[in-house]
Amino acid sequence: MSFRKDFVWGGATASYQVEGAAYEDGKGLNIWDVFCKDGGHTYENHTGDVACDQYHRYKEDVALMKEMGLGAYRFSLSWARILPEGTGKVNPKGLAYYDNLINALLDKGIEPYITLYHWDLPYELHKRGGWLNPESPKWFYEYAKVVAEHFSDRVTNFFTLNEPQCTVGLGYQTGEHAPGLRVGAADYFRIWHNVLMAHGRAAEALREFSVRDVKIGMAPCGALYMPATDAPEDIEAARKATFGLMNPTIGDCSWDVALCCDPVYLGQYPEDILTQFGQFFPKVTPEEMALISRPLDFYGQNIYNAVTVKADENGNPVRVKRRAGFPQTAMSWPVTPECLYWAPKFLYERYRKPFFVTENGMASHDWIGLDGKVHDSSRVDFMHRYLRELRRAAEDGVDVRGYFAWSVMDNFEWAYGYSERFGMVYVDYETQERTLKDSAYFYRDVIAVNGENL
Ligand code: GBH
Repeated sequence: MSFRKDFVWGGATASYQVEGAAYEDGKGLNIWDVFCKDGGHTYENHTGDVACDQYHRYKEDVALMKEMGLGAYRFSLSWARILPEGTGKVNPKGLAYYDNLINALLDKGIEPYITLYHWDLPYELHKRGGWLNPESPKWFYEYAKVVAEHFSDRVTNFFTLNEPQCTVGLGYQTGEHAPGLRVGAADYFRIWHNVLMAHGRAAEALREFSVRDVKIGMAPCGALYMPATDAPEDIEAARKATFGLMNPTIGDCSWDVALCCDPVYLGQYPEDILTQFGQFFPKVTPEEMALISRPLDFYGQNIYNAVTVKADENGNPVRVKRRAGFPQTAMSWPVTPECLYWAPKFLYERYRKPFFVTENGMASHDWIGLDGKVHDSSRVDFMHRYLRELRRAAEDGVDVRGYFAWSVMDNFEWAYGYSERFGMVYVDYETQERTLKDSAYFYRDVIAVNGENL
């Protein structure tokens, strides 16, 4: 056994990171437009004003995806491009851009996977309190309705939110991301609850207003754990760590997987979270929980690395120190291929849904070599190692349906601006010239034989 015959080999990006055209064709401002312009928040004050200019170059980019053999493209929609004020008036040119992109993809046999929200909240909604406003789930419902009505004739697969952990934790708690706020404990949990209700409302709108049956999931992130050895107690410790309260402080608890995924997939906030932070939680009604946990079709997870733990004498997880010189990426993230085995396994066992790796990849400081090529050998090795582990998960019974490499192309890496490159395609930001890296060819060869060569 190996990967399913219909395994989805994809690549991912997000609107603010690739589109550019920040002020064109009636698009409204979003919180990242404003945050970057403030200055002081991003590497050398880089902005997504132009980014990869995919807004104008989508045809070329779709052709590159075709050359790589991608079966699917996961991209996000810019809410403010479609609804410049977040609600109310629809911008036909915004819809037209995504129509063109979707049609170009379908034309080349590439399946579009739409993410509704990858962090670029319309600024007009931020002015009304953003995700702290109790109306925010309703705003998101209205936006999802427009998307369902307009695109569901051609698009089957939707993710509601990308990494709500970052929206809440980095946007409203550490302030590293837009809107750059540091709210108190009560606001923090209220925002979490609103964001999860928004997810539920979007799922509701997608089901209600789509013209065909659509498939819906989410693309969360979170801190993941894997066992130091195959001893049952270590495996159990890693499982406990994956779903337990490992970061018992406001803000850091954003990264505990169960805070977000238990309510969505199991219909309840985790006991340990409520015990620790219950005093700060808004009052949660059964109707709200039912909304948050509306049935979904699949489970997506963005997976980059995991922490290794072993069991102590009571069976509790303890972090195992990494050896000196442990491999790491340009972001200083550890290279831990086994996370693509353990995380899908643990998450599938708990949430029981067809599984997608919605993002995986690494940053490296690539450049164009004297021979005109980009030899990103570390990324090739990274993908090779990680994908073997994912295959092992599939062989072990995890219902793995697909993998989206992050990213199709180098792009605006949020607070890191253009200083970090995650792409399989190199982008020269001065000329907007694209060059396929070695990893793009490697991925093409993997896709061609459905992973048999790994
Ligand atoms: C993703 O974010 C984004 O979706 C994407 O836009 C971005 O470009 C890409 O990845 C690359 O950064 O281990 O508990 O400390 C990933 C952001 C960074 C989220 C690390 C969780 C810390 C969790 N992740 N992070 S923890």
